[in-house]
Amino acid sequence: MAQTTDNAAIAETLKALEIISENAGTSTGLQTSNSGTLITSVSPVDGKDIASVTQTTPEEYEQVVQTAAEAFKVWRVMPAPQRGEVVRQFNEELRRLKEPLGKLVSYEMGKSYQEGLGEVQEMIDICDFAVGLSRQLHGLTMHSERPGHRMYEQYHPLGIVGIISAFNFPVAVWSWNTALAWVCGDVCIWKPSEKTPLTGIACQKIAARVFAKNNLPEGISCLINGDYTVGELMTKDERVPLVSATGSTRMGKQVAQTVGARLGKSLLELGGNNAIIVTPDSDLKMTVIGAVFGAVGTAGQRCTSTRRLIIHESIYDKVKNAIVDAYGQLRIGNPLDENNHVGPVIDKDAVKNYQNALTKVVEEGGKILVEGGVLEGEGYESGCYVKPAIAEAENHYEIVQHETFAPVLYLMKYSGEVENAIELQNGVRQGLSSAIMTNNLREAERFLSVAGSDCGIANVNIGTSGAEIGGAFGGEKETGGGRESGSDAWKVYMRRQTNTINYTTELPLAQGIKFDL
Ligand code: UN1
Repeated sequence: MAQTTDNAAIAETLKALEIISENAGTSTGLQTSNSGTLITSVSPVDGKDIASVTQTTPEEYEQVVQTAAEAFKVWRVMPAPQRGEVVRQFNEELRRLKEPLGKLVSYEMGKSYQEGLGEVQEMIDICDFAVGLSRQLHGLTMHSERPGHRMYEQYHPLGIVGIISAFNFPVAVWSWNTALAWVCGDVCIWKPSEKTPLTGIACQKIAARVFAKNNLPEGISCLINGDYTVGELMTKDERVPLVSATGSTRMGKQVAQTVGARLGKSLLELGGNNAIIVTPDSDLKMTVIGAVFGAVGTAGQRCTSTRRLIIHESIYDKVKNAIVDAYGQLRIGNPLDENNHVGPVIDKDAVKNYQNALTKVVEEGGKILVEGGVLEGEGYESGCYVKPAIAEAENHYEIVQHETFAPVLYLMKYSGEVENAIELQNGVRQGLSSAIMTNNLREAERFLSVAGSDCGIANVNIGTSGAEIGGAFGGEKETGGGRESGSDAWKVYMRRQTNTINYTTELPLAQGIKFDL
């Protein structure tokens, strides 16, 4: 058994999630097999090792793919509404386990307990959505140009869907993919982030129990563990027709190239560099809430986190002062303590990136408005707690163009019309989320128009983060172009087939071609 934490409350949480057995005492050790490289999950909350899991070997991966392929033969022929019923049962388990799962997300990843619960709520919501969808996997019917012919399209499942997810939403993003893929008739192989393997195991256990209870094969939901080398087993594998990957743009480019080289499909949801435009007609109170939550929520580690505020020069000082004041009230500390707003970043590398961003922005001519720094002393022993910082900066700075996954917010001014702000907002390589704060209908509509925001998400009087599952989620440019979760994102998990049926005794050819024998 691997090294463990002595945290009794966390041991209870792991028992509730059946990651460790009831009689495991306060030890949380866990190994999924007896051999192989160990991946230790370290909590950024207190720096303690929670437990270790073994990295999946290529031989184990081979078994997983075969189990999944077998399971697909059973699952694909089950009527979609019946698959929806299984997802409904999975959802009931999520509702029952919302608190322990939310707590484990918070402890393993470092986001606040409230946000951990919110993340599980996203899982619950997407499952609700998927259950309804299981009766709505509609295709269209077309009018054939030939008499006595019927033409329509139908959607069939793809097969094995590979899911590579990131540490920052360790469970929700998996569920956006699986809940839809499952009702579509696909089976899933999931590689969670090697930084958060335990939440992966918790979800897999929940799913496995539900499938077993319904006498369904275990391969419908599969888990593999490890770093990018394990992910590569899937991206290179022709038996995996779709790979859905969430994470950095660097990772996404690798995935796209490898999957593209074999003409597979990839669904990419990558980095963002999200801005809120604050116009003279904005509501100051709403702006402060939206911007501060967007910038410091999840310690700035959402792909939708607010990185830039583009403020009209006429109100710049007023907005700046209100935001700086609000930062003065932030409580940083243990995310399981509900009094705290901001928890740790994921690890020491993230701390370095944060420090590097603050050094670079000053080197490039920026001015620090709210000083950053790494917190030390009691409660901060993990070394991963940083102070949310604000800098005045210009959009063209190299560091501003870059997504830093930490609570660093850049403030910049625009003058004149809203188009000038939109140009700055669009003037980055990423295109995930964007927002405008305004009570001016004309400005809002210009921001949403064809000449407006170029992002996958464009909000009015809402911040950049916190999207609901009902809409399609994802973005353009270096964000990768994929869409997950709501709307018609389900279509990417299915293959479309056009069917034409001739119910006459003649065989007329399309386009009026004559071919008489
Ligand atoms: C992510 O950071 O990868 O819109 C997902 C949001 C959340 C999801 C973020 N619903 O902020």
